Amino acid sequence: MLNRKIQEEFNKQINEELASAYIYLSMAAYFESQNLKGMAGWMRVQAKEEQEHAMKFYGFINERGGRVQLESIAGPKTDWKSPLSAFEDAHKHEIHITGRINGLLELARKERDSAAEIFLHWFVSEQVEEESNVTEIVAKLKMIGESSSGLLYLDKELGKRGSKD
Ligand code: OFO
Repeated sequence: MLNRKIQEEFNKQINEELASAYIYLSMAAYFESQNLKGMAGWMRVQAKEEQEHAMKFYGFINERGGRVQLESIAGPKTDWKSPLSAFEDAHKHEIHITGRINGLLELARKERDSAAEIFLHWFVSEQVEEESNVTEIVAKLKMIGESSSGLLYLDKELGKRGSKD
């Protein structure tokens, strides 16, 4: 049986992951509006991954005999002043999620729930990857600066992730 505090925090995490999906989908819509289809595709794939993250928590709560309870999702920001500022927001957001995962891990250890602890290990590694992907894109966008050809090249590169889906 799942401990009450862990159940509560894991339910909150379902909300965080779905809110992440919503944020990235909103970024995808922003990129569509800028005709940056590759970046829009990248964000759509990211949004889908976030839904999968939410479903991992959903599955775990149910498997442990807990009760999934969904909360409302806040409306995301809808506009950015540049592709760089959107990806910088994505980076800040991933740092926030890493903090949440670390907090959940601490809780699982405190409550001596080894199954929850092992379950969270996947997310610890995933966050390393998520942060590193966005850090790299932010760095490239900074390098590109005002160059339209650089931006179009990066858009094409990032679109490869989208086209796999
Ligand atoms: Fe679910 O990792 Fe991003 O937010």
